[in-house]
Amino acid sequence: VGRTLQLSLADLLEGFQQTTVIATMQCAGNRRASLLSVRDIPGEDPWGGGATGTGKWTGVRLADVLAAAGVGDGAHHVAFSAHDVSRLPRPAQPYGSSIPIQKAMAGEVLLAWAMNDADLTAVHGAPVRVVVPGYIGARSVKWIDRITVQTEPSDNYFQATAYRILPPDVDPAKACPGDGISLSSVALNCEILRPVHGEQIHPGPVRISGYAFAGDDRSIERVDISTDAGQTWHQAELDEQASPWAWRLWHTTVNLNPGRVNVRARAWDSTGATQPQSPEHVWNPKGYANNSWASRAFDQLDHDAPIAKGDAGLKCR
Ligand SMILES: Nc1nc2c(c(=O)[nH]1)N[C@H]1C(S)=C(S)[C@@H](COP(=O)(O)O)O[C@H]1N2
Ligand SMILES: [Mo]
Repeated sequence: VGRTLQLSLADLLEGFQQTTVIATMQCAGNRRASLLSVRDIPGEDPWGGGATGTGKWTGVRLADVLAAAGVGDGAHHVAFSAHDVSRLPRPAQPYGSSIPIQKAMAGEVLLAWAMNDADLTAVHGAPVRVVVPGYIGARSVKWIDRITVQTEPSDNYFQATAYRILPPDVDPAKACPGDGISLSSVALNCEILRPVHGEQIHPGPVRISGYAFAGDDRSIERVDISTDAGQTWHQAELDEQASPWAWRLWHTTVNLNPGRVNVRARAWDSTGATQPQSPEHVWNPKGYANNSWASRAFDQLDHDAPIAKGDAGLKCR
């Protein structure tokens, strides 16, 4: 860069235009649990479809801060480094990531200090974090310490070694920096949120709802629902889009016969892509980017059957 900047939170607040983006944060490990049912993934958390959320982020544009520093010709990547030190890599190193300069200069990437109109809490990255809408959560570095403009992607463990799609037969413990496919945009995916898994439903029409998300600049165009294992589909209604960077909530109401019901959902995006059918098709050694069809089983009761006591509760696994 033309000149190195050292900026306090007060400098960001006073020296740059404040802006707001509604964006979905989604971990690359979202929906990993169903990959685990294909084959074990030691050491990784068995998350269901809840490793994601949508918030209103307030901060300054990374592009404005980079412009103030003056980005030179050889700039291809913008790397972030944080205050928290991880012992996963040997030797231990601070958390870090990088994004391509084109993304960094696009207006949606923020250095944010607030979420949903409240100062960030410590756990979400206070005082300032990066928010990279449309990219996997791992790129949205919390507790940001240093921003470096460079020719190559970050050599940080969490960019060079982790958050990569390795071939199925590779042992992740033996993976080297640069192995596998580096993740950036979130893979097109969806999840059914209601009814919850194993819930008992009263007789009558059932409302089914969930989210769908297409990473980076792609958008959700359609969500299909099937109650016959994908033989036939009908289209759910898409709720209003909160922002180009937010998930799309959807809902539909179906009439079902009493008994155990399996509902499946799949989304389509603005490139015409849709989701693969089964987690077997996307299994990878670290369990990232499971974008196979959403699937949910619950019981539609007979008219005279009693509802069992106790709520099934929202089970994230
Ligand atoms: N400094 C730092 N930033 C980080 C991480 C981390 O461990 N350290 N985890 C990343 C990952 S993997 C995700 S999914 C998101 C989660 O953001 P949240 O904690 O606000 O939900 O933060 C990202 N930023
Ligand atoms: Mo994550």
